[in-house]
Amino acid sequence: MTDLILSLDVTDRSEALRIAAAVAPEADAIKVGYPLVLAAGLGIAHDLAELGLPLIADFKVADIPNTNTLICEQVFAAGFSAVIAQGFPGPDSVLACVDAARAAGGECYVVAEMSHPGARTFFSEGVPERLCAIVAETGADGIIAPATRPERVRALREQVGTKKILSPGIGAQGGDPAAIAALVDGMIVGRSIYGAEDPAAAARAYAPYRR
Ligand code: O7M
Repeated sequence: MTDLILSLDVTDRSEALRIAAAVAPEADAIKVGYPLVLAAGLGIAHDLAELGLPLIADFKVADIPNTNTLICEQVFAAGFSAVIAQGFPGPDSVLACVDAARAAGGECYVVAEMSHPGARTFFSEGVPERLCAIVAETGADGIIAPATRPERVRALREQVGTKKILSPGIGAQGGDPAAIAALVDGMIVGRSIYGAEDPAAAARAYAPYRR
């Protein structure tokens, strides 16, 4: 299965709810991050959860273990079903997120490598592979890996085996769904869906890549 994950990075509450409702039949999950939560409040999660799709909190949680626990408890209490953490604070920080996810019956994903050009500065020289080792060590559910660099996704698949790979960078950042869909478990797509005149139709265009 390759899921289509709508990245709902709009900053207007009613627009977010309208787009999410329109796209929900064409998508497998919705990812919400700082843009929408800072604009509309954490309560937006409860409204979106009513659509019945898994709701992923993209807060790239990156603090000491105790603070990560406190953040993730709020995330799951708000109605999210998964949280995304950064791995660079280390295994104890990631484990705090994984434990909080498990306590809530949810999932935790770790950013292994990012999709933008500047990501090469620090996500290089074996660092993503070491982050994948933290995923294995902590029992996290999978990684975030860049659709803009399919060859790197292939290399990271070697590291994570059957754990899930969720991949952003398709569309607006230049990633090609045809090149990435078969390599990953989830395609994360934002602007090319929510920025389209007809977001549902834009989401339907990804149907051939959903397996
Ligand atoms: O399709 P876009 O470019 O409009 O949106 C992509 C979304 O994925 C947006 O929410 C980004 O913050 C996020 N993202 C990346 O684009 N690149 C990354 O390397 C990592 C993420 C992400 O989702 O991290 C969890």
